[in-house]
Amino acid sequence: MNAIETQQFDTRSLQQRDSAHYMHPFTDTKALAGRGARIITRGDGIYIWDSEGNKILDGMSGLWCVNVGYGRHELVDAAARQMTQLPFYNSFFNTSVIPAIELAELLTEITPPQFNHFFFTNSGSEGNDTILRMVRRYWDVKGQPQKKTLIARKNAYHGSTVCGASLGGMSYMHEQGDLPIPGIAHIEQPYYFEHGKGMTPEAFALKAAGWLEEKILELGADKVAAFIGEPVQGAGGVIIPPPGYWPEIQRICDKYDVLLICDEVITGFGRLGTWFGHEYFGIKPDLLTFAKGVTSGYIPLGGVAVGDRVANVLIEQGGDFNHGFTYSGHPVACAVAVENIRILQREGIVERVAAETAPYLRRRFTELADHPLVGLAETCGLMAGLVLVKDKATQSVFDPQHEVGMICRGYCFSGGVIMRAVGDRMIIAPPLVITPAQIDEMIGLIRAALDSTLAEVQRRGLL
Ligand code: PXG
Repeated sequence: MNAIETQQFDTRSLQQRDSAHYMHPFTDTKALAGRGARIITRGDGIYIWDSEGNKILDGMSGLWCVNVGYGRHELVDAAARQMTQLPFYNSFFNTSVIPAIELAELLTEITPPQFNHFFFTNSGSEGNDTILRMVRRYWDVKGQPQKKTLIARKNAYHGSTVCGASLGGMSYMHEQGDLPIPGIAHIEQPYYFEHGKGMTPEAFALKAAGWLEEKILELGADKVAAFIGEPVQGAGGVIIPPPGYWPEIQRICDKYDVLLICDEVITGFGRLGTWFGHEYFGIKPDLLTFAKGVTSGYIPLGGVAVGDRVANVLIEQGGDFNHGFTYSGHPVACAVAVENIRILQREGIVERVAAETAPYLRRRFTELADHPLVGLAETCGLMAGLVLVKDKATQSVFDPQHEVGMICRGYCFSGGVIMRAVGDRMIIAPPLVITPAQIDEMIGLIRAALDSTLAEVQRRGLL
């Protein structure tokens, strides 16, 4: 055992210091102070450890990002090398840095052929802010400045900045801070379980994509700049679109001359067994947002892949694009990203997800549908979600105020597996390096948590 593994922590003191000064994201600070945060102290492979020494299987890859797993010394070395040589220089005033050049080149290699230009940010939110400005700039330069509105979807997550939260379709975010900003419209999400009952998935796909056409016609195609969507909605609860949805969205965008944007912050870099999620669905977006998996979360980095259609106009006719961040193309972040992509390539991780682990996860995860509490269990690549229901036969759901998802999440955590609850949808997105044996372990832990949840739900008389 090395020094990191044997380190001791004073959990109580850390929790007190945490609640004294640290305001957490998306958190009720007062409630957390009463409860005390769980302090995570280290990670290795697909596991993390807390300050009490508990080992936990990280079914969420940190926050959808640690694609190559924890403890990768290659990434540490890449960062250290770059920090030693040049920790920072900007890319603003006719200067550049080698890691950003290398990363843009490597991204050209691994993205579909229409992507030959890349803009770097620090996060997915900033990526989407960049896209909104780029898209509006594109239509301005094209002489159609009235084409300004972006259409997004309810229950989408596109980030937490003013623009990201506005594009997102989370009503609880819009309620805080007078969002969305003008020029953004939302349509309903393609969630079969909620909106597709009684239809075939194929018929529902056309209906759900049709909501986009209706919105375009309502606003006027000459006012609509772009449509943005996550190939599979992540934070919304792993909402897997029905087959045929994305091609129909593409057809509608083409028909009305509306740019198609894929937010690949979660689905990028192998999550669905393809380098990018839109490839899984066979579509050709004009712009793509990335973050998270580009560095496996080891260091913040995000950005935008700009397709030729937009890049050619901006570059040939646009002049200065007045947008950028101090850390756009940060050399250390880009060096880590380059090494991270090399690991994915060298170890054939994306191919292994497609050929081995995604099919195996599907087989094992969908078996959970036999559990009395599970109404539906579905997967797409290495993303999966199940719905907790009160009655399997009628698929009736629990009263949201009983927070059954949170009960289940608690049992997962205490049982040694991290699973997220989005309402009563329980979701996972494990590191892409998970093995079939580890998938078995994860499913066993999830099933045990479902059993404990069932017992508690019965005790509380909620069934
Ligand atoms: N787009 C998508 C699709 C995302 O999932 C962002 C943009 C924003 O990225 P940054 O790097 O600005 O956070 C995200 C982020 C959750 C959760 O509850 C998901 C995200 C962030 C925080 C919480 O699942 N995704």
